[in-house]
Amino acid sequence: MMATSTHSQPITLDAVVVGAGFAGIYMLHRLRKLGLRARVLEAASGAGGTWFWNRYPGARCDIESMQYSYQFSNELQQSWEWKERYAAQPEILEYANHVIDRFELRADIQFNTRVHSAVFNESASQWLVTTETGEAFKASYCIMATGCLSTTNTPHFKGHESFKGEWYHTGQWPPAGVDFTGKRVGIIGTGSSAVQSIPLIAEQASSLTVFQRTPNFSVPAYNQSLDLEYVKKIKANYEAYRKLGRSQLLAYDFSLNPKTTAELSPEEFEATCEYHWALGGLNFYGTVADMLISPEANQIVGDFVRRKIREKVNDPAIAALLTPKSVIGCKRICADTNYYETYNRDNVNLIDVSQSPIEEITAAGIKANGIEYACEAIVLATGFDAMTGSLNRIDVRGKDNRSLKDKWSAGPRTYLGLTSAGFPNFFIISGPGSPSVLTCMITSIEQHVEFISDCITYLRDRGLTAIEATVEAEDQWVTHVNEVAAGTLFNSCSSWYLGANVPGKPHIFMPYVGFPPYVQKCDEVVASGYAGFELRAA
Ligand code: N01
Repeated sequence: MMATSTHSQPITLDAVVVGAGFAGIYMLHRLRKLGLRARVLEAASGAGGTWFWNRYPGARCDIESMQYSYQFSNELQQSWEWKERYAAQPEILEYANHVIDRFELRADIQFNTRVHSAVFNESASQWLVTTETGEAFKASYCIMATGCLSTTNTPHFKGHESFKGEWYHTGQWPPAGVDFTGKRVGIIGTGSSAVQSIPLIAEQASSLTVFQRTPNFSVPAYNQSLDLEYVKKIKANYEAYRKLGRSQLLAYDFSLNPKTTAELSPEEFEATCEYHWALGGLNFYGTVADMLISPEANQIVGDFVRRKIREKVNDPAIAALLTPKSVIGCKRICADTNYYETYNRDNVNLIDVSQSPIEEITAAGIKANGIEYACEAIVLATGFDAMTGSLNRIDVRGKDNRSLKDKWSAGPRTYLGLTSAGFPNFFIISGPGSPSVLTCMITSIEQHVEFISDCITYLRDRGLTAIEATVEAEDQWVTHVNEVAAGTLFNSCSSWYLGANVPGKPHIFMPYVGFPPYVQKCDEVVASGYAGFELRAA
């Protein structure tokens, strides 16, 4: 039985990990292997992080299941059998729980426990982590495994409290599911969550009204049952396959055309577009090497998809509304099953709210462009306060009682996306300034977890009690993250990568572009005895 604590009698541990998603699960496993006393504190009633909450209809990963999984244990990757090319949310959740049980981690995960604050005591070199119910934990290390897409973005609409029907957010879907049969449903947003859920909600609801502010690019996922021969081939050489994935920009293997626009004739360009479209899913990022660098390349690839949208949608006016004008890939490309085709259904209606925002929510529905659209249920597919939202919700205080939220008021500042100056022995897994959301998350998570556990080993082996990023290293890293992004087209639209989706959030490009150079930098830092960090003995 797990020991409980109170504020006056904190439990003493070596490490507290916040969050039991894929990051927290693997972190606990590594800390256990080091022989450390660790506990994971998780707000939800179960593990899985974003895959616990995002249970909306059609929720499924856009990275192939043979790659979106842990690689730290060959026995695990050999024994687990994925069913589909892209795993659906229930299967991913089952996998997370399987890992927890397989490595006997459950006893050190405390569910239904939301962390309220984490305060550093400099003289003791110790963190005091307090929960919302007043439990307290003292630990040398505080590790945030709070996820990049876990705090929902819930816009405030005038009159929302007057609505008489049901409300749902895709990122906080009820575990029991929702039956929309016979209901008039309104959905706000057309990002990845909406693109996945719209086709399935449309099949159930009597009518579905989609409120679109900005159209997104979506490519067909071509999901299918996994071919056993294909699985066998990968498993016969899984290590090499993983290595190949790690060598790629996005930390997973996808079909990348190494040629740039200048090296392709118009016919060859069209052929590479068709080829990558037919491969399905995020392979489309690999259409041409300079797709996210050259505006000209991007225009050609974007036009190809715009044409596909027009081919799929019967009504030219609806097709025009669904066609993005922006840079393709600047926001994450969606991978869908029948998204555009769904707009050919009689019970689906698309409302453009790009010119004037949704006016209000009334008792009976949603009012936009002067018209009230009757709804019995409203789905918010409005995304997340990404990357910093969950960290900023916790009152994190480092040296001199300085608040992390205050430090980050003009945008997050980290060294390697892993640590922040002024916050010793405080680690963030897949934090802002690391490749995280631009990669296969589990691969990035493993690299971070291993960095952190190796770092803790290094400190312990040398009798050191604290590690802290220097301000200089952090400043240089923040500049570097921005310089790398500036060499791409990522900055050219209002995406959540930039924090642009949340009113009042500073506009800073948060993820680091490029997994291999990032790993190389981390390896160099370690090899040099943690360059950019100050290490201290008691
Ligand atoms: O969220 P989003 P998401 N009025 O922020 C609209 C990952 N993911 O949950 O673009 C009207 O992309 C907003 O409009 P606009 C993936 O990385 C992965 O869909 O700001 N509309 C937008 O259309 C993804 O990128 C998978 O103009 C409003 C939508 O809401 C990330 O999660 C599946 C509004 C939000 O789109 C986030 O995706 C799902 C307002 N006031 C998610 N406020 C897979 O693996 C917001 N919107 C496949």
